[in-house]
Amino acid sequence: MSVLLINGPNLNLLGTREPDVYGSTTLTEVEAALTVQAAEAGLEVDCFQSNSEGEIIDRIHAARTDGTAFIIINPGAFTHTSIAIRDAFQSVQVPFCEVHISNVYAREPFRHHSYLSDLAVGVMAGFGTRGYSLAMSFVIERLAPNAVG
Ligand code: CA2
Repeated sequence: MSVLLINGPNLNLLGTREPDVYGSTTLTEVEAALTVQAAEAGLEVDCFQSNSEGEIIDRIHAARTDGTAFIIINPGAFTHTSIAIRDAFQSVQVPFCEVHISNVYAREPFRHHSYLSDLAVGVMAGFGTRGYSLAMSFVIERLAPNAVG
């Protein structure tokens, strides 16, 4: 069984800019940590980052038939704009968690609305990059309950 980790626009810059908002951990480090965490529970992780809305939609579509059991996604700014990514999740019916590194509710009002949250199993915001591993702990409990201990 595999978990798909999707990161949206600009998150390839993680750890290299705006450390006051997004911390100093790089996306490569996040992906490596989640891969180890999942492997310990017998799960695989497929990591995907794109700055393009269409590529993210195509990857979500592929998840319908490629053995993806769960998606963890930080959609970046597409969270607040993309009805098309919402439609993709509605069409594939693969369960997902939404992760935000920053506390979007403590930021500008335009970051308070998400086109995805009401479809998500759960939403994580404001825990820094630790939010990804908290979401992965939840996914492991869901997919591999015997591995939790
Ligand atoms: O807090 C989050 O994780 C966000 O999804 C990040 C998005 C922002 O538009 C959302 O409102 C909240 C922005 C991602 C930008 O990523 C960068 C990372 C490091 C340096 C610069 C940008």
